Amino acid sequence: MPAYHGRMIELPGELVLGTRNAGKLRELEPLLSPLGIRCRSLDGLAGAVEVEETGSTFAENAALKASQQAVAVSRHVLAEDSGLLVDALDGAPGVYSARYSGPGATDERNNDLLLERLAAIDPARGRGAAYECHMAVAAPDGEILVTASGRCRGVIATSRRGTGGFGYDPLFIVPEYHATFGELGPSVKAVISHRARALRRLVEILRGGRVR
Ligand code: ITT
Repeated sequence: MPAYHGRMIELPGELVLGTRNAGKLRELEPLLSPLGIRCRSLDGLAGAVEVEETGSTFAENAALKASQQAVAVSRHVLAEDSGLLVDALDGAPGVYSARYSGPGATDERNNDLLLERLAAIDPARGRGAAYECHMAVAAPDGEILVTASGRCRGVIATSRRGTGGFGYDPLFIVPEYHATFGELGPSVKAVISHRARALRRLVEILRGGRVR
């Protein structure tokens, strides 16, 4: 079951999206605007900092990013920590998804390393995986007001397919569609992704509605 908690709070007029990842921003903005939630990026925002991801879980890192950035920019901040968990790799790369291939990691190198690691293990272990996303909204004083998470199951392809999305998307097959997120484009991801699911829960909690 996806984790969530939150007390009834007033929806802030504007949320700052506390991420430096352009792929995340491209997905979050169109999910929030139809809900009447204004949002802005960290670009050009006075005081914005680089938050160090020192937590050992997605939830800890999401809270760190939201809380520290909110204090730094004196606004409400929505941040998230997300990643890919591969069953046969015992949940790796997990919280290290962005940094999987070491210093100077890029999506390209991370995908190469993932293919390499999977090629080296017993195929009987399969290629099942999940994306996970944990979100947190912090008030300008740093207090975490609400958290929510979402998951999306998939299978890791044996080679890249498609150029859409970001990160591991060219390798992440969505079984229901027999296609990778790289092939499927933003409209499917906006409905079934870990990020979309986490955000829907978060907004429902913020609005005081029931969480499905
Ligand atoms: P911020 O901390 O600034 O938000 P980041 O890229 O460092 O950006 P994370 O630490 O949460 O963010 O790492 C997320 C990584 O997990 C991301 O770089 C991808 O490698 C992977 N990932 C997460 N969601 C993904 C998605 O929807 N599609 C593809 N890869 C994803």
